[in-house]
Amino acid sequence: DSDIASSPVHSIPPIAETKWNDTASYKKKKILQSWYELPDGNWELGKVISTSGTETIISLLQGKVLKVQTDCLLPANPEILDGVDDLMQLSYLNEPSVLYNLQYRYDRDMIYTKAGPVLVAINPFKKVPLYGNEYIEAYKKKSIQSPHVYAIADTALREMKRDEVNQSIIISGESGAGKTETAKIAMQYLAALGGGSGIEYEILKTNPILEAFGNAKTLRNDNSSRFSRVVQCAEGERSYHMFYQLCAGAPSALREKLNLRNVEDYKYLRQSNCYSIAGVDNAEQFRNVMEALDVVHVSKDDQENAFAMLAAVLWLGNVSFTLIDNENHVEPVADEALLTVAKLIGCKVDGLKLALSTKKMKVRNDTIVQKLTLPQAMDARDALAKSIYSCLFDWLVEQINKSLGVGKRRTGRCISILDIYGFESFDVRCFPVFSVRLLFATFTSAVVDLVRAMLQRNSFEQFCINYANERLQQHFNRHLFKLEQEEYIQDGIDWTKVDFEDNQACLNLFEKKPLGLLSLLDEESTFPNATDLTFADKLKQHLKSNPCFRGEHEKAFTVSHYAGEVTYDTTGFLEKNRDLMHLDSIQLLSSCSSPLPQIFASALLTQSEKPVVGPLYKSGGADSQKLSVATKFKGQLFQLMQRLENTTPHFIRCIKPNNMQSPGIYEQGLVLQQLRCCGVLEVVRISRSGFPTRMTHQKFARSVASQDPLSVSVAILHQFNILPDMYQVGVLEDTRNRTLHGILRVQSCVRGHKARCYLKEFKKGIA
Ligand code: AOV
Ligand code: MG
Repeated sequence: DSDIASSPVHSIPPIAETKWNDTASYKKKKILQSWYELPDGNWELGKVISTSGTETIISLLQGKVLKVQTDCLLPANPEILDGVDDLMQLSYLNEPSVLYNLQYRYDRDMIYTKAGPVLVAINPFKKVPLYGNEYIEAYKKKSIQSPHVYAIADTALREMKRDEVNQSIIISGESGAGKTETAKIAMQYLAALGGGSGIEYEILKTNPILEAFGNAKTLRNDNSSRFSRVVQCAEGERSYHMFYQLCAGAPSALREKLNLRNVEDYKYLRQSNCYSIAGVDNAEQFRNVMEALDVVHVSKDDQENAFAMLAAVLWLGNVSFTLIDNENHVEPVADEALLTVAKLIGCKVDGLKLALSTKKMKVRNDTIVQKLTLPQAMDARDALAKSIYSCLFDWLVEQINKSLGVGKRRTGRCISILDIYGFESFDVRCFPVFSVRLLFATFTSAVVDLVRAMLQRNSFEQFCINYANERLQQHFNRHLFKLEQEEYIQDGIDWTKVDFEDNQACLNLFEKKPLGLLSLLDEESTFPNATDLTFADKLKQHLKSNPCFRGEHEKAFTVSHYAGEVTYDTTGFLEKNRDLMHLDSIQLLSSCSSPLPQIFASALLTQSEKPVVGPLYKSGGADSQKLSVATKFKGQLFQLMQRLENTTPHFIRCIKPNNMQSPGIYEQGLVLQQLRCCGVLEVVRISRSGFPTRMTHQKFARSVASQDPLSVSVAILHQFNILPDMYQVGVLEDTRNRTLHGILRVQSCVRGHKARCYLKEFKKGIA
């Protein structure tokens, strides 16, 4: 906007402040169309009829004429800018204009739009004709310019080769926004460029395997990438796809060997009352996965071993307990479930019984055996099931990586694609209980599902997810705000720094030692008598003066995240943070005769004995020294960030246009909230108020024969009346180029409509 360009101090006002709220400028700028905010928060386009005093008369689409306060309006872009490829091209950058532009494109199946350097992808929830070999070819040859995941993948590949630097494609967004699909589309492009056969084909085939073992149906997404749901699953959701696929698709010999039953016979699967996904054939999927496992060279023996572990997990869920004394101690019932588990993992029935009903503890030099009560025994059983599953997943990934030689081939340069769960907040407060009942009674099942999802509480899982997103947001900020500006300064460009929303304070709240959320959680987890309430009290006591923290009723607390406030319920925090896996269970696995449990046992021992990062966490009184779950998570997150820091990042923000997973429905409010959450609008704003168009002097002057590109460039700018305060001439600081040529370049600044018109004319002139 020209008003931004002419203002001497560059600070980022909220988008809404770019409106013309004084009538004089409204008149002066000859604004013909405006956005008018309807009572429901949606915006409607109106034609400006006249403006007088502080009031404007506008006519809305259906011919309704209104007299409104001018400062309730936001300027709309001329029609010629409808559906521009890049939000940066909009003359008026306000929320309704951005929403309208995205919707304009979405309605025409143009689901991709650039927001400066970021690609915005809106989930179409249907097949769109944008993919396949023809498109891949076109993007490869650059005969198509429209924004696309293919274009991002292409840029990453080119930059990797050109700069010899590893690249990353960072895909983020809410659950169901389309991250995993986008990651697959990027992989498809890279694989096709590699020739479409051999290793590339094999890498593509890892997708169905990883999805079968790592994805599940949730209320928000039928194919959600998840990380813990083997033993617990909410009504209407499913556990990992692979369980259902195995039960439906295993050939009879395998069924017999694993003593497989129907899905309804397993408690872990039965609890959520949901077995199928519309349009998905489990048996067929099972065959696809088997085929994919063959392609990535997982041997038949290993496949069968893996299936045996799945069956063992399912049968573990059916293990029941019986009281053995009047102190509430229990032991497992020696029924079909227990016997089958023992057979599948290859251990003695007595050994399994003992592991599920006792806990060994070392007190000084003596080992004492403690009997378990029913809740403790059930926890031990569930912890064993979870460990087997998560070890199985890790093992599978390792097998695939080994057989594909990942990390060993060719140049050693790589493109990492990160598909990461977005920011999560279940807003418990937005639906009081009585209105929920009403909704249950009157609305369709889709709405009911949504309401149920909203009634979930923000727990330890959301706490970890949001902490990770906070870190990623910082990475995003660093690259798109900080580094951009640092580059200007390096290039010798006269530049007033633009402020941006910095989330360091929130990260400090999590990470500070000893008085940050994570440290306090770990400390409280070491006290055997601590409860969720004492933990919440401790937080309130130590953090009450932190501006990012607020104590709530009883067990709750609120964190001000970059994306908004989230209230967490501490119920279960301590338990989830202490790793429940007993040493006895690890010992049990290591005593098994089947190959996989032994591998799992040593993996578990390594994990718990050799901390990678962070302090040791002593589990209450026992002899084992274990890392808490939160500390392990933090360590993994740091490793991830470290890897990302050494790459050139490319960002894709996925947007979910509705919560029904339906095509053609674009809810403005929902889209806006996601755009705000991920800082896309700020990125556009900084890119616009910065110097988005950069060319070397050579390139700029290429069409004009000359020995001195710099003076030609400046002369051209002068010729087109582009004033000196609208462009700057800098010295390129790129080290390689500097040593080779010492090339000069013009940083041409295209600010506002006027300058853009000049440039268009300029291009025409050259042509
Ligand atoms: P997510 O990865 O972001 O959610 P997915 O990538 O699984 O979301 O997308 C959810 C669903 O949206 C898919 O199963 C498709 O049906 C549909 N979809 C997404 N992108 C496209 C596209 N480009 N074309 C057609 N359909 C699409 V989660 O893993 O839940 O955070 O945890
Ligand atoms: Mg996913």
